[in-house]
Amino acid sequence: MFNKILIANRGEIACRIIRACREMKIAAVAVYSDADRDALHVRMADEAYNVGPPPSSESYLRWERIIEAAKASGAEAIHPGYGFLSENAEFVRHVNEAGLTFIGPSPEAMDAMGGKISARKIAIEAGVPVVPGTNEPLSTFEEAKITAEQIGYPVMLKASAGGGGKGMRLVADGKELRSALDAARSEALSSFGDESVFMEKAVVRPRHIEIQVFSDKHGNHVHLGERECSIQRRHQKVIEEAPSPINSAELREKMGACAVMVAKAVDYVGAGTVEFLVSDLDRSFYFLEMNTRLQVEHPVTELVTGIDLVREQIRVAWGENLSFTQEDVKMNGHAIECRIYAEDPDHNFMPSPGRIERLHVPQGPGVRDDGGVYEGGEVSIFYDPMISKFAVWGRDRQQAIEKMRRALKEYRVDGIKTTLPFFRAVMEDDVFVKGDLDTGFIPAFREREKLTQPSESDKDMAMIAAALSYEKGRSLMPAGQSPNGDEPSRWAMAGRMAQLISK
Ligand code: MV4
Repeated sequence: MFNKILIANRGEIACRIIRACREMKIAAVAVYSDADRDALHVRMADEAYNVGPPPSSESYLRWERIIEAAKASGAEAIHPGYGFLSENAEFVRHVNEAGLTFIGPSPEAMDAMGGKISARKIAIEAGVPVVPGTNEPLSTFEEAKITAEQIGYPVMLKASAGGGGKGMRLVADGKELRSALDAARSEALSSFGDESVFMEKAVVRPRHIEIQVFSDKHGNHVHLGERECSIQRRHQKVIEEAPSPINSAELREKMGACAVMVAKAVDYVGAGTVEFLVSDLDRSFYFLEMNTRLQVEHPVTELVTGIDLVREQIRVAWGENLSFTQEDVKMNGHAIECRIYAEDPDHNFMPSPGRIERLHVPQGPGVRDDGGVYEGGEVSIFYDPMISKFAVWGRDRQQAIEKMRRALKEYRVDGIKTTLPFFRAVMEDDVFVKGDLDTGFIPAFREREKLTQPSESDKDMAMIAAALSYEKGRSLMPAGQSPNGDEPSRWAMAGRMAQLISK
């Protein structure tokens, strides 16, 4: 087995990988930018190398510095985590040329899945359903119009080089087509330097369900069931679950078989994820893309399968056979993950960097916190503001929700705004509890929230009543002090009013 691995990443995922290394008696080497000198992953690693100034383009993305650090440390392999260089085929080639092992798929598999049209063609050849649409970029407006009429509205325009919803336009009818095509083209050009777009039939209110696949270097390919990732904000996942609330063994088997066919088609090695859109109408599913990395939301799969995906990645990179067969994979119970961000949910999820004054992470059976910060540490403006992935396991979905509600009430982060209050509200939402999820969940939830929220004067009255009852010796609550640290000025006012009234 490897003696030493370099982790080309930061934050919680670097910490997660260091933990797996430790369990396998492998030394872990961190890299860090000037902004991350005191970061948790640096403290946890056996040794650490500075790779440059704070912006990731000058540090975590500088492959030559990362390979230099690997050589200097004597590491034999590089784990890329997710983001940064994890899906960069050129980086993989440089790693291999340096005589190091890249923990992940071949650069050829990455290239094959990197382009949307290329991935679509591979899926079609493998016999996997894709959304009806064009297999080549659109040339003229006239061609687009004829194609749209053949496919039938609504249609979706997508940037060929795209990702993250950039250059994507929903077109309801022919009147909108010209302006949508122009907009998609210019957005594709400015985002990816390539203005080519293609067309698909739009799946209305789809679910986003993905299959975890795993492959070794000996041609074994298995799947580890699905994750439901429909709850997204601006194409960023926010809550993930395994299994999907649909929880159909039949659908899982069908989608799993398709995901394995895609992995086989590109001689995949390691952990990968095959994304599908699932129609709510008839549960028909369509291949969307394959992500050639370990994903942020991998813990929910680990919680229901009991398989350590990072350990398995390292074993497979060393050349071992998969440690399990398809028959060994059983989905047990239900897992839910909330991505906790340093963002203000009351102000359109604005980033909220700063010092974490106080941190209390929930404990108890069935909870898992993949964090990358510590009390007293700083959340930097330079990187993704995700501070933790908080996951729970229950015997079924209802118990998982109950556990998440309890745990989120215990979770406390002071000093910065976080998305914790948002998750507490979602866990109480009837539509979420029913599992009636689609990619439009968050905007619809925000509308429901407005309808059910107490008015500002209701909140004043409730606080004055609570503060007054304390003044009368009937409550445990100190007047003028919030029980859970929120709305301090309103509570101070309520306390002063209560004192006045009780005199
Ligand atoms: C779609 C679609 C409906 N029909 N394609 C969004 C990002 C990119 N990965 C694919 N996306 C979509 N493609 C067709 N033919 C709806 C979406 C979509 C979406 C997909 C997954 C999760 C959230 C989403 C939010 C809006 C739109």
